[in-house]
Amino acid sequence: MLLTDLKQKLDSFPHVNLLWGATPIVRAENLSKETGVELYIKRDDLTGLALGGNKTRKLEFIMGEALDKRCDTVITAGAVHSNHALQTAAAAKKLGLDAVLVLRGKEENKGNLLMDRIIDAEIRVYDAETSRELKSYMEEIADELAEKGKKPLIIPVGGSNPTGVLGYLKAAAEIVEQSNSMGLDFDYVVSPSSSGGTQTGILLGLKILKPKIKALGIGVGDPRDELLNDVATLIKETAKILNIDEGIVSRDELEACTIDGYGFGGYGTIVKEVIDLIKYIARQEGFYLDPVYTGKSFYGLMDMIRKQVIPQDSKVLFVHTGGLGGVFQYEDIIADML
Ligand code: 5PA
Repeated sequence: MLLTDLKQKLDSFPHVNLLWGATPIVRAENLSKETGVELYIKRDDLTGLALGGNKTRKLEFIMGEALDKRCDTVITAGAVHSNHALQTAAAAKKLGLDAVLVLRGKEENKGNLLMDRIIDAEIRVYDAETSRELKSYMEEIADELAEKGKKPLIIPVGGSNPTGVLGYLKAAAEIVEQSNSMGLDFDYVVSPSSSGGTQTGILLGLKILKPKIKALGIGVGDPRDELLNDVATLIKETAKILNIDEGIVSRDELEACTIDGYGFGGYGTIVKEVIDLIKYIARQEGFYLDPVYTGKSFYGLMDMIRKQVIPQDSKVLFVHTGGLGGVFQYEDIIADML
């Protein structure tokens, strides 16, 4: 499919503007010299909403749907450190909607949770092991609000539904457009993957526009089977709303480009190896990774380069998906590891 056709198709879905514009692609000069690959960073941490990050892109389409359906409230879920929850609250407030955040974990007024409170989102914290378990609480709250005459929209964890994926299809189009104008031919585009929407959008978008680029999603500690199944379902459902072949990405291809082994004991665990990498990257390049998503996946990227799974001289784009709030959410643990 042509770039203009995909863009036109995406424009036909209800959407709002939340991004400042295209996010920059910046060459990581020192790391390129050190690693022997040409390393570039897509600064999606600079999207402009709240603390920035990948959810802004998904929310452009999800909030478009909320307004289109005349909803007055959005409900979403995640861990207390959820970047997605904060981004959702900020988007909702800016558009005049209420936001209910269904969260799990230690309730401390720090990091993203503090930011959620500053923006006056309604926060309900539950005892749950995983964010998936929060779905039934979101449904109860939606019923409760509907009984009061409100019109809520439930947004799944991470905004990872086909509507949210459209945001990362648009990002893939943006990457192709920028790389064309910069005269860069990327071999790899690498991103963290947790609820799967970001990986799906990039994978599908590049498959449609530039299938020779390998789109790698690096897991950050969620069980591999869950992630693979989530991404497979998202690919199918998104292909359906785009009216393209649902089998566009085979299971084998999906397994090959979903990387694990860098979860460091599971989702949300903060480990010294990753903190050391965050320190190193900040000193080399002057930008910060986060301890839950970008730090772990960047560790994976560096390891794959070291092991030459990603060959020398490759042109690699890492998508920095944001998450800075996580540094402050876990400031005590991180400070102890410095
Ligand atoms: C998140 C997710 P996906 O969920 O689309 O796979 O994106 C992974 C990801 N980077 C990458 C950052 C900074 C993220 O926050 N965050 C979740 C959240 O609740 O914030 C969905 C888990």
